[in-house]
Parts: sequence; structure tokens; C-alpha cells
Amino acid sequence: MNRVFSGIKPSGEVQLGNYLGALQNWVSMQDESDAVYCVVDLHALTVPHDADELRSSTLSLAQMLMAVGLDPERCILFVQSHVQEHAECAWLMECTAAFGELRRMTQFKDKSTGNEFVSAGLFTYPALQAADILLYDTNQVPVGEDQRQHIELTRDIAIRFNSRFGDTFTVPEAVIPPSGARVMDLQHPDRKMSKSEESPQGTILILDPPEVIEKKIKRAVTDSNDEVFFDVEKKPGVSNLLSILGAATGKTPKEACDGITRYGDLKNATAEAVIELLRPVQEKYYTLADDPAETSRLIAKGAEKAREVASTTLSRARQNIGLLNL
Ligand code: AQP
Repeated sequence: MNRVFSGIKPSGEVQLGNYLGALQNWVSMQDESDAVYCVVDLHALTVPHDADELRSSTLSLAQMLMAVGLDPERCILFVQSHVQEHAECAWLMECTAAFGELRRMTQFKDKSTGNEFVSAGLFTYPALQAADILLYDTNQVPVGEDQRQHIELTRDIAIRFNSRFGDTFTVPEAVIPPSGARVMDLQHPDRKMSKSEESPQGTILILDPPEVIEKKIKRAVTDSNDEVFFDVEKKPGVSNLLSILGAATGKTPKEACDGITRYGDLKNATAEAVIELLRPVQEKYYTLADDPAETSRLIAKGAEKAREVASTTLSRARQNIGLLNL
């Protein structure tokens, strides 16, 4: 069966871009594939963080994943650090990736620029991400557009490892949605919406109340000419709203444009679609948040199932790369 793997960092509150670019696809793929999803807490250590906050964000992100529709009975859902194979396999990946390849990663450039402290982990994290994916014999990785370069690197690492040491890893491919693959900040439509970026008015959080969502969308930056059409270069703000509307209603951005001629109408339709999309997610999240013990039980079970797959792949990789097994 087709194996799907993807992960999300507990680095802040889940935002609309995470949902439209990745999580919606995760949910639909859990029924048609053998799906494995992970809260990648080790990735959250690459930037300065608060230890208590990380622990609570990890648990609440697992609850959010169930609230959007992941069902631990229909997919494997777990926390990365609970399966130690990820950290060990990451070292094999670091030794297979080239320094120059990691240096070309645009996310590293974006996240390191202007920061006083840049961890070595931030530089090597695409190698850990390759380990995450390759440990599960993954065929498809549902992600947003920003992760395309990392998936390409994962493919290159797998191909190089296989050609040096023999067939070990499945070479995966990225699955990127036709709408919502790159949701932009509502106030700065030239940069992507992000959990950890300080842009409260430009970021829609999944748990934002309806009136807050409406206000943020109504204040979204557009331009002075009141024409609605999809053209990311000429009309970045309007095109972003069309992408959001399309992704929230199962249409392409151009289809979402149909019948909408004015900015006011576009903003009203987008706000309404996003509020309706998030309403059931919010309700389910608050129910799950009341029972952290049940979430812990479910993710512990998920880790057990994940370990079974990951340990088999890691043993094969250890053997093929030349580590002595006793
Ligand atoms: N703006 C976005 N539009 C579409 N997809 C997006 N994703 C993130 N932002 C957007 C997708 O969400 C998934 C999980 O992302 P992640 O948590 O692993 O890290 P990220 O890509 O770095 O996301 P953020 O929200 O920007 O987090 P921070 O601020 O911590 O770096 C991925 O599939 C990603 O493509």
C-alpha cells in the first residue's frame, strides 16, 4: 500500500497555512494510504525555545491534529522524540548529505539571517527531516510549497545512499495541493504565513474566534484598484485571498474568482469560508483539550507502532552502511 509520511513542528500555534497547505491533505490521505504523521519536536529545538512551552505545545499540537480529522485508528500518529530511531538515522543522513547541499537550503538562510545565535541543528535539520521520511519507506510526503526543496534533498540523499550502499531507502515524492500550497501573510503578501513569525494581524490561527478571523481578513492588504483576478505578481494580496478561498472550498484560485468582482465581496466570501471550515475543528479541539491523559495514551500507542516500522528500516541502513551488529 502507498505509504505517506509528514510532520509538523510544535513551534507555535497552528496557522491557516499549515492547515490549507498540509493538514487538509493529511486527512484525506489517511483513508487512501498507509499514513504516518508526526509532531516533530526535535525540529523545534533548532531555534531558541522555552522548555515548558515546548512540552505543552507538543501535546496540544497532537490534539490539534486529531481535531482536524486525523484518527489514530486510521493512521499512525506519534511524537518524533518518542521514537529514538529518528535521531540515530539523522546521523547517517548527515554523513550522506553534502555540506554544500545543506548550505543551499533557503529555509536555513531565512531563519538564520539577523539572528545572534544560530544553532548547528538549524543548519543540519533537513538531514533529520530526511531521516524522518526515509525511516518509513515513504512514497508520498504531503507538504506546503515551502518544503519542496527539503523533499528534493531527501530524494537526493536516498538515491546517493542506495547507490553507495545498496538498495536501502524508498525514494519519496512531494505532494503539494493545487490551492493553499503557499498561504501568504495577510499584511505582508510577499512573505509566507508562519507560526513563529511576529505578525499577529497577518496570521490566521486555527483557534482564532470567528470575529477575529473576520477582522483579519477584512483588513488584509490588497491594492487601490478594485478588480478581482488571480495574478500573484500583479495582485499578490488579492491572489492570496483567492488561494485561501479556493483551498477552503475545494476549488482552484481561478475557479474561486468566479462571480466575484469587488474586494469587499471577496473578503466577505473568504472570511465566511474560513470561519465555516475552522468551526468544527475548534469545537473538537476544545473537547480533546479537556482530556490530556487520553491524548498521551493515544500518542504512546502511535509511537509503538511507528517504532516497529522505523527500527526495521534503521537496522537495514546500519547493516548496509557498515556498522557492526553484535
Ligand atoms: N504559509 C504556508 N502555506 C502553506 N503551507 C504551509 N506550511 C507552513 N506554512 C505554510 C506547511 O505546514 C506544514 C508544517 O510546517 P512546519 O511546522 O513543519 O514548519 P514550517 O513549514 O516552517 O511552518 P511554519 O508555520 O512557518 O512554522 P515556523 O514558523 O516554526 O517555521 C509543512 O508541510 C509546511 O509546508
